[in-house]
Amino acid sequence: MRKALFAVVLALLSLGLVVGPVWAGTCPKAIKEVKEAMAKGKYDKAKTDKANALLAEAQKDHDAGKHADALKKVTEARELLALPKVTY
Ligand SMILES: [Cu+2]
Repeated sequence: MRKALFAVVLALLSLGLVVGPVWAGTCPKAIKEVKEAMAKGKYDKAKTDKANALLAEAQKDHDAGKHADALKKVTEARELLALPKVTY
């Protein structure tokens, strides 16, 4: 019983170690992708302004450790610009 508990705790700890850095790297990459797409493509200024605002918020969420919220905003920005759907 004690051994099982230890194994669960260990699994959760290693999950945190593995998942943390993956999330931490996803947001900046996702934000950069949208920025690059905007630099390459031709979009309405109204749309890029709104997308940039969303990306700025995403960056803030990321810095605050709210990576899921950050990626939600990146997804919104992608939808706004009609970029291909991605799952993070
Ligand atoms: Cu993040």
